[in-house]
Order: sequence, then C-alpha cells, then structure tokens
Amino acid sequence: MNRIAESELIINNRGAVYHLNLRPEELANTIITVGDPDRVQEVSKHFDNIEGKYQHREFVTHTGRIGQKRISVVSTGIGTDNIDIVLNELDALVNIDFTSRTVKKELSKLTIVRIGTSGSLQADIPVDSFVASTHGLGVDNLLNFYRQENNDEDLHILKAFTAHTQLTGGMAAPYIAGAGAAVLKHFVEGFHHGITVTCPGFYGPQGRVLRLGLINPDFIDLLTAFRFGNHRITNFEMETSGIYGIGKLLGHHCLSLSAIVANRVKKEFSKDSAAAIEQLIVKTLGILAMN
Ligand code: R1P
Ligand code: URA
Repeated sequence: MNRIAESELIINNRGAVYHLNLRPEELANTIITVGDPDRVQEVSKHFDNIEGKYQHREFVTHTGRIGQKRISVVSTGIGTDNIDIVLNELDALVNIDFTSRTVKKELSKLTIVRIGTSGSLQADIPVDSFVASTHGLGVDNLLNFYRQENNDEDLHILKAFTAHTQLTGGMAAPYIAGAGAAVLKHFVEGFHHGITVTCPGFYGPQGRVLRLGLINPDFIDLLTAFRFGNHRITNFEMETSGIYGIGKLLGHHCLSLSAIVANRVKKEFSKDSAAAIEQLIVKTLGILAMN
C-alpha cells in the first residue's frame, strides 16, 4: 500500500484534515452540504442533538442526530474549487487511514446531499420551487483535471450539448456526471427533475450583465432551449457538477437539491428566499431521516 505523504494529505495537530478541521470520528456517513456557512445552523437547529461543532475558514460542520440517523452538515462556500477540497477531504476522512496514511481496503460510501439555491432556466419552474438535479453539467473546468468515467447516455447528452452550444476550445470543455440513483429516487414528489448546469461564476458565466460585456450573450438562451430526449436544463448554480463528478469517481451517493430563488426567463427573484430554503431543509431532513 502506498503511503500518502504529509504534503498531499495534510493532517493538523488535532489529527484533523486540513481545510475541514474534522477528525474521522467527527463525521457522519450522511452529509448535507450547504454553500453558506450561516446555513449550517439553519439545518442543525432541526437536529434532536448536536454532538460537535467544528470550523476552519468557511468550512463549518455540525454533527448530530435526528432520531437514530447521524447527520453532518458541512458548509462548502461558493464554487467548484471549494468542492474539490470538500469532496476529497470528506472521502479521505472515511477511506484513508490517518495513522498509516494508506487507502483502506474496505471503502465506505457516503451519502452527500447538497441543499443550495439556484436560478431557474425554464419559465415553468418558478421561484420558490425545488429542483433535484438528475445530472450536473459542468462548464467550470474542475473535472477536466481528473480521469473521467462516463456511461453512454451521459456521453450522448454531453455530445448534444457541445454541438448545441458550440462550447469548446476557448472556454472550458463541458463535462457531465449523473446523480446517485439510490438517493435521487427518494426525492421525487415536490421536486422538478432536470439537468443542472454548474458555472464558474454568478455574473458573466450565468449571462448577467452589470457593466461588462459578454463574449457569448446568447449562452443562457441556448441553455434554456437545449433538449436531449426527455432531458432539459432546469437550472444553474455553482457546485453541482463538481459534487456529482468527484463524488461519483470516489464511489459516493450524491444528490444536489436547489431552492429556486431566481427565474432568469421571467426575470423574477423570490420575495422570501429564506422561507423557501427553510422549506427545502425541512423536506430534505424528513426524507433523509426516514431512509
Ligand atoms: C451564489 O449566490 C451561490 O448560491 C448557490 C450557488 O451555487 C452559489 O454557491 O448555492 P448556495 O446557496 O448553496 O451557496
Ligand atoms: N445561485 C446561482 O448560482 N445563480 C442564481 O441565479 C441564483 C442562485
């Protein structure tokens, strides 16, 4: 077994992984990720008990229980650059022995569910509704640094998307990864399903113009118009493709859920986004506690 060097897997004086500041025993196998560090307490306030609170930089974790179910809620901050850190460190916490610094023989599968906010790309997916992402389609470049594994349907969607948007060359090559089917199947009633596009920014990369001009101002309309069989792009945000891409390569069950706070077709923003997020948190915890 190859020993992973101190420079590659950084463990602090507390015996905790570098960015997340978590020791293996401080993490549950069911994990909720949220972008906003302040949203961690909005999730953990629903726990029956909280056994530990941990923080380093924007990475806040609360671990506790709802009934018998042990759950950790972890903030990721914004963007797939942070997702690279969070997913790799969550996996290291369960699948690497911190004493011998070797990969364990028996690998564990985590259930990782993102509760985030997002912009709808379809007129019929209104603000304050919820989306469960069937796929994360990344235009953020993260997975292009890893050896990817795709099934045939994913590759067909990607090929159709590349032909439709002509998004190659100058910008990052798109990539795709599906949701964990074992967890997606519990999130049907009350959720729109569709492809979520993950962008490397909130303004230009999501077609928002404040003062800067865009190279491809039609990009957002192309996303709305894209169809492949029954698949369409429902929404975009900034983490899903990284979670699905890295999570799948590492063998975890991942799902991204979004409260729609903006509808970019109808040019509307939620009048009470906090209430929509609270509803999504309660609904998600109810489903996770039962499964
Ligand atoms: C942008 O405002 C942020 O909101 C969305 C995007 O993915 C991005 O992180 O998710 P969160 O509300 O989970 O942060
Ligand atoms: N988060 C995003 O990334 N985009 C939106 O439009 C809303 C939330």
